[in-house]
Amino acid sequence: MKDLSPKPGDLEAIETASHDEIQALQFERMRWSLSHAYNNVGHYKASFDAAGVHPDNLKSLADLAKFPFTVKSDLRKNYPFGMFAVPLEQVNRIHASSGTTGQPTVVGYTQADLTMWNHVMGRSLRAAGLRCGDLLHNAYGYGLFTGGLGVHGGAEKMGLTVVPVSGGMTERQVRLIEDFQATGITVTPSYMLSILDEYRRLGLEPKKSPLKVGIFGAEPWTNAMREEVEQSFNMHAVDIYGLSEVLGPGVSCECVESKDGLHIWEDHFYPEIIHPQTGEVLPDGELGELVFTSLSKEAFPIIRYRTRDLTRLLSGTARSMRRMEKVTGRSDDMIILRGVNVFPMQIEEQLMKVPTLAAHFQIELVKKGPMDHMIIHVEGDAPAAAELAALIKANVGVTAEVNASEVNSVPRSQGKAVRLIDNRTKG
Ligand code: DLL
Repeated sequence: MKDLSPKPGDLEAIETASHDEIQALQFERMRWSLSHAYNNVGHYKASFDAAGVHPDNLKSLADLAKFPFTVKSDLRKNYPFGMFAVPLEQVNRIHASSGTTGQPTVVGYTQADLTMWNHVMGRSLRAAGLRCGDLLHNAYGYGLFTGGLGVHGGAEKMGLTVVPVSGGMTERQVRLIEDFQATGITVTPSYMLSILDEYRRLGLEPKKSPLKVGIFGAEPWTNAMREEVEQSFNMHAVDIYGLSEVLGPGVSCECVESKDGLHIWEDHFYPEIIHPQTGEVLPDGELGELVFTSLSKEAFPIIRYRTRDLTRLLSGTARSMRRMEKVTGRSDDMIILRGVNVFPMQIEEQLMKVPTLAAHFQIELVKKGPMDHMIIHVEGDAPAAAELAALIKANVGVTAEVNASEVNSVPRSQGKAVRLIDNRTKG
C-alpha cells in the first residue's frame, strides 16, 4: 500500500491546535449557535423555555448538558421547513433522508453552510490521504441523500478530479475506475464488496487496480472488513461518518496514517456521549449514544441531536480533535435475542473469519413457536455455514441458523445495505 501520510504543511492550524484553543473556539461558537437556534426556530424557543434554560445560561461547555435534546420526531413534527433558522430565500440547498420509516427529514444549507461543508469534507478527504491531482470515483448516491453531493463539493473544493458516478451499474463502475485510473473511491462498504465481486467476474485482478484509498461510510462496517478490502485491492480503507441532520458526510473521518477511529471536526460539531436510557452525559471513553450540537450552521442549527449511533469518544492522536470509535451500530438495529444484545456488525466480524463464505450477509428474524429465531443468510457451502454458526455461538453468545446458498442469493446493495429483515410478525 502507498504511503499517504501527510507532509509538513498539509494540515490546517486547527488540526494541531491545543485542547484549550479548540475549547475556546467551541465555547464562542456554541454561545452563538444556541442563541441563533433560540431566536430563530420556534421549536428551540419552546423547548428551551419548557426546560427553563436560556442561551445566556451557557457559562462553560459543560453547561450544554442543561439544554434539552433534539430527537428525530421533533424534526418530523416540523416538516418540511419548520426547523430552518433563516428565511427560505437564504437556503441554497435542501437534502432529505429517505423516510422509509415515516416522514422524511428535511435539512437546509445556506451558502456559508455549503462552504463549511466543502471545507470539512475536503479536510476529511485530505485526512484519508487524497491530494490535488488525485482522481476520485464518487459512487455515493447523488440526489436527496447527502452522500453524493456532499463528497462531491468537498472534493472539487480541494482540487480533486471528481467523477460523479453515483451508485449502480456495477460493471460500469469497474470500467470507469480502470479507464480513468481512479486513485480514490468514495462508496458504502457494502457496495464496495459488489464492486470487488465485479472485478473478479470480469477477470480483472483487484490488486492491480489504480485505487490507493477507499473512503467508506454511511453504514457500519468492521475492522475485519477493512482488512478484507485492503488486502483484496492493495489499498487503504478509511472510515467516514456523518448524518444529514448534522451535516452529511464529513462530520468525522479517519486519518490514513493512524486508522484508529474517526477524528470529529470539533470546530464545527460538538460531540457528547450519553447514557441511552437516562440521558446522562458520560465521560470520554465510555460507550453510549452519540449526541451532536452544530456550532456554526446557519440554516439548520441542531442542538443536542440524539443520533442513536453507539460509540465512545477518545482523545486525539494524529489530529488534536477527539476521535469517535468505529460505530458499533444504531440502537434501532440492536437485536435482542433471548436476552442477548446482538448487532449486525458482530455477525460481520464472525463471518469474515470464514474465508470460504462471501462477505455478503443478511439477518432474518422469524418466530419459531413463541421464540424469536435468527437466520443468517450467506453464500457458501454447508461446512462453512456450520463453522459460522459455531463461531457465532462461541463469540456472540447466541444460537443462529446459518443458511448458506449459491452466489448472488443474498441481495446486493448499491448504497446502504439492508442487514436486518424482521419477519417476526409474519406467518
Ligand atoms: O449516511 C451521510 C454519509 C454519507 C456519511 C456518505 C458517510 C458517507 P444519513 O443518510 O443521514 O447520512 O445517515 C446517517 O448513517 O446516523 C449512522 O447510523 C449511519 N452512518 C453514517 N456513517 C457511518 C459510519 C449519511 N461511518 C446514519 N459508520 C448515521 C457507521 C454510519 N454508521
